Amino acid sequence: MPEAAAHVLSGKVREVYALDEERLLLVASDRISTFDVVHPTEIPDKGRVLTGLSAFWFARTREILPNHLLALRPDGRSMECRRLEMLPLECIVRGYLAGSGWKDYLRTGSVCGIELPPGLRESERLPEPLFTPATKAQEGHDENIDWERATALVGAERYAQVERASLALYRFAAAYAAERGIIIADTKFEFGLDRTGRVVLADEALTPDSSRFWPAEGYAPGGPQPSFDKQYVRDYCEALGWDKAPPGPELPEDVVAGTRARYVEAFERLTGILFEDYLAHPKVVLR
Ligand code: PZK
Repeated sequence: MPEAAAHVLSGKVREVYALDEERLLLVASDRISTFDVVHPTEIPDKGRVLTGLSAFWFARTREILPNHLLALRPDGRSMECRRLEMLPLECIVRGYLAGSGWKDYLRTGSVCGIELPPGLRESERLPEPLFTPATKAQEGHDENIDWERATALVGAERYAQVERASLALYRFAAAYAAERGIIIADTKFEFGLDRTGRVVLADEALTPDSSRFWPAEGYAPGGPQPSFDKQYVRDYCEALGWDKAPPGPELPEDVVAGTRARYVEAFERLTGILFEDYLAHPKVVLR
């Protein structure tokens, strides 16, 4: 636990502490959620996998855009971050048609006011990645919004800036992951402004919790794809017949072990670093 740091925010599976005026501590727990509900059973080391992956991407994308990472703590699950003025926009990039993007397309033929060709199938790769911003909902689900609504929130110039940055980050990471057998179907970025007004990449980035990771092997558009990391938990929950209302069910040992192995596999495939090396020396991801 962080010493002498005030707890300022709780996410479903993460906590934010204030270190001082300039710095925050982001701590990733081992909690897991499916269907937006947190389970009472933890996945050992999940928080370390997510923090390690975020730090890895921050190190490799720093020439595309500066980011908020100041230091990776020796526990492997905590990041000291520069405190920013956050932009009130979820910056989503979609390379494939899934989730709310697929739902919106079925209903309207468009996503965030961007018209798409007819006849696309669920999970199909898009002709070009789309920047599809959403509002930050305090409660419930983020809402996809069009250019008019997004620019009303951040201004047209800022919008153009985060759109360009988001697409560049996604293209870089998706190409990198594809070479390692992982499809990043979509991902969510959050940006903030530093004291000089520069746009800075914040939050976690390009993790399985902020993205849809699919195994490239067996990719088959025309239906939903298995999740790289959470599929054992989802399958177990579906078989249980859980109504997806809180509280989430406890998870059996084999589901926990299988899920932990998938998180570790995503980490090792993407970083090329053995997870045990990360646990021993978290800073290996920054090299
Ligand atoms: C910030 N969040 C979302 C993340 C949560 C909630 N660098 C920053 N400066 C100021 N604020 C934030 C950040 C970042 N990142 C991020 N809310 C505020 C969030 C993790 C857990 F509960």
